Amino acid sequence: MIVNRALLSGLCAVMTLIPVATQDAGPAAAKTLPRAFVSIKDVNGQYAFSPATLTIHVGTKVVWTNKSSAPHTVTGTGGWSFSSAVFGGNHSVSHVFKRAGTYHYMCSIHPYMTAKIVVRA
Ligand SMILES: [Cu+2]
Repeated sequence: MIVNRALLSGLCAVMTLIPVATQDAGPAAAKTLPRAFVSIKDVNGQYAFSPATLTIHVGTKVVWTNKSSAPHTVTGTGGWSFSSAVFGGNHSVSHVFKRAGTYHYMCSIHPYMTAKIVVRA
């Protein structure tokens, strides 16, 4: 059995290396959306989305990560009806932007936290 395990682990090591060359094409690649990131930071008790303005292209998945200890939301304003659930520290929420435009949002818990996503075609 020891010999077989060694052979198996050797085989696995080889197999994990092989697919790398073929990952650029095919259905798996099509499912991978471009992503962009916003963090929520705590600067002396004032929470903020960073960056406050993020510019992306249509089809990008934006991921907001809460790097503070307080709970927050991502809540659309000015006609954008999106609203995330409340999410705590070290948790993330995301949204895929499918149309060009400027999307303003805030945190419903801390309304002074405002930011926007600019989506280009
Ligand atoms: Cu907040």
